[in-house]
Amino acid sequence: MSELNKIALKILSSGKGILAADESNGTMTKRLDSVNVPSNPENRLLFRETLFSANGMKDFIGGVILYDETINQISNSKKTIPELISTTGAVPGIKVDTGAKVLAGSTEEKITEGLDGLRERLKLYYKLGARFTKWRGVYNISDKYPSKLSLHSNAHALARYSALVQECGMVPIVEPEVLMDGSHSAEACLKKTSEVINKCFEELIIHKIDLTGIILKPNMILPGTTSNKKIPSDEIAKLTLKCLKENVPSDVPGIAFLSGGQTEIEATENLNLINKYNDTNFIMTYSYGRALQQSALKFWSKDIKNIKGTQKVFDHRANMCSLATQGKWSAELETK
Ligand code: 5MM
Repeated sequence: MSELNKIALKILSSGKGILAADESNGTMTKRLDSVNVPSNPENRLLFRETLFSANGMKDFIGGVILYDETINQISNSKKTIPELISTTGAVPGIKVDTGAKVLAGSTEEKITEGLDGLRERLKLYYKLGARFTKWRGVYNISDKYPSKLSLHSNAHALARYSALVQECGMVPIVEPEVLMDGSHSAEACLKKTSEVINKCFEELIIHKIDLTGIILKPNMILPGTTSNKKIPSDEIAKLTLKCLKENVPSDVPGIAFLSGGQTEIEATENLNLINKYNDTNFIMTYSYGRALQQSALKFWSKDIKNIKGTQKVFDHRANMCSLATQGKWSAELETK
């Protein structure tokens, strides 16, 4: 078993998943604005530190994805943030892309940037304690999108990023996100997501990536947010499994889904059914941002000094997600 494979399994195994707390300052400001809390480095740290020191970290969180600001901050207890995370048993990770920019040649689409100087940045993050990283490619979906150009250039960037990360002894999370925006059907999402994932693995293989030492972070197969063809969770789970079975090489140890704008309950219920029907060897877990943090953020905003209360809300959410990785979640447990 390679070192990278060991790290990936430590993050994903035993009913654990990933807390995606890597919102850039722009996104975090939107989140804090929505609950009327001023967005400054102190408040961003306070909220995040509240989650990272919650009891639930130990049992339900195998890895935390940080943003550059946070990985450089010092916690209340005078530990660095990676130290604080490591004491819970979770692995510290870091978002290393510098964001999605307009794609020259297809200006309605985006290409993720951040490859320049990446090798040097990775060494610094490793020294700070990071053992895994994240890079997110973003894909629009419609009749004509994602274009061939977007498919090719984003997959190429994800593969070049992965090669540098593995060279530096860290596990790359490969996150190709087909957005939920649009009126497309779930079948269209299945077709386009399959193309996206397929192209990613084509490039990862060309770049000689050790597939046992990556984590795939895909979207689930869902109808678009304005589609009038909603489908039951059951079907979402089956289509998602079909997509992954057909397009992900079996060497990949695990899949950690993004929530992508689903509600906390939707993201939990869908993951639960995916695990109930999972007839693959892939570990299927979560790498949720909003679907792990929304309720906690709302609760915290009412009194940002109520650390224990906020942690209780977060622990509950993380516990529900963890049960979903074992197919043991049910709606009744939400109110217990
Ligand atoms: C945590 O949110 C990340 C967004 O960062 P930006 O500020 O750069 O947009 C995002 O990449 C996230 O890790 C994934 O999309 C999963 O988050 P959700 O909320 O979709 O589960």
